[in-house]
Amino acid sequence: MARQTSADATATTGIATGGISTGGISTGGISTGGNTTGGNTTTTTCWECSANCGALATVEDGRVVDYGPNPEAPHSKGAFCIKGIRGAPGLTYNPNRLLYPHRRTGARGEGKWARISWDEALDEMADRLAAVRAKYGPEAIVGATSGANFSRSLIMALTLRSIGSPNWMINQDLCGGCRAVSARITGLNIQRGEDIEHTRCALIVGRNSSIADPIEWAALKAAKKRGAKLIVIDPKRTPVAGIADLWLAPRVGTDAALALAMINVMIAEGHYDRAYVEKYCHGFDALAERVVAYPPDVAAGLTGVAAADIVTAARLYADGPATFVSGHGIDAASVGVQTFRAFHALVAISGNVDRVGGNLRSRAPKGFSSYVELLHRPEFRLDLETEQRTIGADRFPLWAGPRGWQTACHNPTVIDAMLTGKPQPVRALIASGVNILVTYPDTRRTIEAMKALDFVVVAAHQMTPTAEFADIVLPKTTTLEEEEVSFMPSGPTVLLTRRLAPPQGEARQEIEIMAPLLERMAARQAITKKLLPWTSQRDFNIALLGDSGITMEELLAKGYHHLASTPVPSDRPFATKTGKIELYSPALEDLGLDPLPGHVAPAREAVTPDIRARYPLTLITGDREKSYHHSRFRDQAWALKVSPDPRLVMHPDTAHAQGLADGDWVRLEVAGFGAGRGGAGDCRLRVKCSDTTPRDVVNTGMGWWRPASGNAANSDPTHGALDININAALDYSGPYDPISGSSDIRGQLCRVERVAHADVRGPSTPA
Ligand SMILES: Nc1nc2c(c(=O)[nH]1)N[C@H]1C(S)=C(S)[C@@H](COP(=O)(O)OP(=O)(O)OC[C@H]3O[C@@H](n4cnc5c(=O)[nH]c(N)nc54)[C@H](O)[C@@H]3O)O[C@H]1N2
Ligand SMILES: Nc1nc2c(c(=O)[nH]1)N[C@H]1C(S)=C(S)[C@@H](COP(=O)(O)OP(=O)(O)OC[C@H]3O[C@@H](n4cnc5c(=O)[nH]c(N)nc54)[C@H](O)[C@@H]3O)O[C@H]1N2
Ligand code: SF4
Ligand SMILES: [Mo]
Repeated sequence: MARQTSADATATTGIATGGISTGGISTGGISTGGNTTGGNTTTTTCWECSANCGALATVEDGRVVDYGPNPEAPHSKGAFCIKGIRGAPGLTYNPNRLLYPHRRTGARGEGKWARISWDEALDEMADRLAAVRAKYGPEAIVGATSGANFSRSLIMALTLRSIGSPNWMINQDLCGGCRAVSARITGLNIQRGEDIEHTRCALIVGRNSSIADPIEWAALKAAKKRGAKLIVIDPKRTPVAGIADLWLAPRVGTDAALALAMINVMIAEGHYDRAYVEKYCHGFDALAERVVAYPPDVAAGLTGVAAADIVTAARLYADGPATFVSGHGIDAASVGVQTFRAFHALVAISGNVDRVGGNLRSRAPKGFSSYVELLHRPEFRLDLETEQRTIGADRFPLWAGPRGWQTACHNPTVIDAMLTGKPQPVRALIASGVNILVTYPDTRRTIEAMKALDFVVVAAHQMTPTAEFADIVLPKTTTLEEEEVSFMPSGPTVLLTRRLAPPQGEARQEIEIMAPLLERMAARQAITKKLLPWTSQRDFNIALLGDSGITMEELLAKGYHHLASTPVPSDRPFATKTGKIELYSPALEDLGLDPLPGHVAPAREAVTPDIRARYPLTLITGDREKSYHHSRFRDQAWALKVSPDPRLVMHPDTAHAQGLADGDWVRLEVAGFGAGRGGAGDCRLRVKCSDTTPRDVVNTGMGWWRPASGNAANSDPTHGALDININAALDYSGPYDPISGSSDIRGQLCRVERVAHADVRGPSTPA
């Protein structure tokens, strides 16, 4: 089959080069106005990331011309970031935006597309999904989305359930999944309840707030100014570590030992909250017995942190009130849940739960539904037997299936199933709101898996590497074009994100795709149960508000509803079997897993001296960058100016010892620990020397691809995702966290060697 010319590709990928039509679909009765600030400026909430900053937007002629902070938003107080200001409009008005549905006309990944109508797209989806369903059963149809912190993910889950499949992948095993599972097991629903504003001590672990969350960063700086103590646990000297009173730099993946030693000190010194423990905690004596094995000097050996610093940290924290601020740096790991269990135990025994200046449990208004709650509501469920067959539920029942946090699959097992048909066939994929080819570890295998399927649909904003391997691509709305209602525990505030402007081209929000798809599936007798009762986002949002007393009208008028601002100590029982905070977990015990928080050495510590000699460095991936949100904004000029190439941060001594200097391109190769294929992968990155990283550690970002190096330009449908994307170097074959099934996206051993710039495909800045 002849390849297209570059001009053909532009014409047929539907990436408009001007004259973007704004018609196409109905807005589902969603008003785009409703402003409280006068003129064309209106209050809204940025949903570009889950910080959810309060925003002000100016709209002219149906186009957002200004997007920035709302100083009056009660939860964010004017905090905002460049991704909101430039990224969100840049994505919306991107000249390369995918504006219309397309059907693949060449081989998968060949880059040949024909524009089709929504009716054609939805009819074909219904036909082909119904065919897969008839041949292999509904469970062979799998979804992929980010996770139920976005309404689109809930809509996806309910769509699949309606079709009869409990199988959907979320990216949370790589994100906040370990924290969430620990919180669920332990009974501590304290996510985003950090009361930094009133705290005397913030314990910040694996979190670089200065980039990840402008609201949190502003609050930490204010706390510091007020005289609160900041303790930072991070192998790297981040800006947060830079303002800390005490910075502990453990070896990657050893934090559990640190937390257990802090508990050891607190118990040994009687410096914990006995009354609180007595009343609210289950299993304190067992925990006390466990931590005897972790005195500070033992933990010092396990973590590399000086024993005296561990003692100081424990005392500072125990003085309280103290708040635990945690991040991704201790999540997405094969020891992630137990690490969080150890920190959650620390929070509990110090009596810092629901305490002013501590960690507050979620106080969503009565009658308001969160997305995760809806996932577990009986009226939205499939039968138990089907849900128990969720891929991965047999191995990780507290992650996947009916008892799991979001009831989603174990992703690497799904990828295996796509390739091997085991443990069951997976033949079709609907991916929306994720770029799995870039953001899942083992890019090569993800591509093979996508190629092996009978049918793939990808909904996206532009032709991402994931979209390139689809049969049908669908144009999605951006945060400026979507209406969302959500609850923000910090504040606490119910937030509205407005559909500020009509969608560009024919872009649709999730429900506007899934509701008509399900109608067509029903007409083909390919529905198991109708579990998506809404047909517009507005109806869905009204359902979320339920009988909370908060109305759409109020939100449309004001942009948010602020609940009580002073934290109130709560006497509610905890959401566990015992009704207490389960330091000792009967649920884990039932599954034959360690019921107490424990330390497990990182996998790399078990390698042979030979491998250690070949791979002398430890890798951290996922450094956030101010200019990018994961794989997004990769073609925006402002972002490329800030960060033109994927960086590998190396200590100058380490770089110089290898004859490397700033700006050199290197090939990074990872030693795989996986039992599955065992192989290591590689990718290319550009050296940045900095003494913020330890001598034996290198760190890099994530999400790299080059939209401009498209298939028509250089026959690379991955747009560089096999070349400059760190996930091409990682594997997804374990070891897995025994509770959440999470994989390690950091802590692997690796090596680097210089490569010529010419080895790097696609445009980049000259060496
Ligand atoms: N600008 C921007 N902001 C973002 C995002 C983005 O892409 N861009 N993504 C958003 C999302 S989805 C997420 S999940 C968050 C992630 O943001 P964060 O929660 O801040 O997580 P990371 O940046 O992955 O890592 C935070 C810190 O953990 C440290 N770390 C690495 N290994 C370890 C370890 O073993 N122990 C300890 N204690 N620390 C370790 C790293 O050195 C790093 O400084 O950011 C959110 N905010
Ligand atoms: N090695 C390594 N891998 C990682 C990480 C790491 O630190 N290291 N981090 C992990 C983490 S924390 C996360 S959260 C994941 C992120 O992984 P992803 O969620 O895959 O990353 P995004 O780039 O945000 O992908 C969102 C994609 O969805 C499309 N999209 C479709 N519909 C919508 C919509 O309605 N709204 C929006 N906003 N976008 C839509 C966007 O165009 C974009 O292509 O990556 C994980 N992968
Ligand atoms: S941090 Fe930036 S991208 Fe995230 S919600 Fe706030 S302004 Fe938007
Ligand atoms: Mo994330």
